[in-house]
Amino acid sequence: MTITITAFERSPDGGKGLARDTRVRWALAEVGAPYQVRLVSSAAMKDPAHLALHPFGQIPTYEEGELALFETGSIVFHIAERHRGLLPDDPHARARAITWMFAALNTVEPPILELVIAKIAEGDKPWRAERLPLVEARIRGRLEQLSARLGDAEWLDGAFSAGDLLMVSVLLRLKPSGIVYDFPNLAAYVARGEARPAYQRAFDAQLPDHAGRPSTG
Ligand SMILES: N[C@@H](CCC(=O)N[C@@H](CS)C(=O)NCC(=O)O)C(=O)O
Repeated sequence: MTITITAFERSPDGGKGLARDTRVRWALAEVGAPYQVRLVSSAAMKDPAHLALHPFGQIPTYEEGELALFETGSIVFHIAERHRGLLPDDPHARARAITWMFAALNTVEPPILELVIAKIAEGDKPWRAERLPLVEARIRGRLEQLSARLGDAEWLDGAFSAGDLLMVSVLLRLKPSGIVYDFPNLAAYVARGEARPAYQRAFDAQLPDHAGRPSTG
């Protein structure tokens, strides 16, 4: 069954791989599942046809036969459930890997998204200078905790899993700010994720779709 995902026609990051389609491409590359991509313009994302797939008018979406999914976490989970390689077989290890997927998206990513909002969406607001240090402090607090848990381990809980895929993807959003480099074990963890051949394939796959386009935030 053909898998089709959606991605920005004009990615705001101009090809840095930070748009969430890269997470889905990475998961598909890890399990060796072929897919095709439908690029969607900002206007088309709000059209009824796309809203039928994604009620919030966003990317990515995932279609496979009769199945249509939205929400990156759900899509990566679906891929991990259907293929070997992203979730361990042992039930407890599997439950812990799924816990890390939620932790990445629900606990670590929210303050990182606040930074993006404070810098870009609210970059011209009078409260920016006051708000930025507060947001950065919240991120550092989370990273300290994550860094302490990771310690010297290669991955968060044994072998690489969908939890690591999402956690590395979330931390990659901090590269432009440099904050992640203040935590050497997290920086090395992110580098290990980026060095995976499947990540490289996902990054290379999104590049022609997004590169060379102006950054709008
Ligand atoms: N929680 C959603 C967030 C999706 C999301 O924010 N997508 C961004 C691209 S990375 C988007 O479509 N932004 C355009 C918009 O919201 O109009 C997920 O994880 O899939």
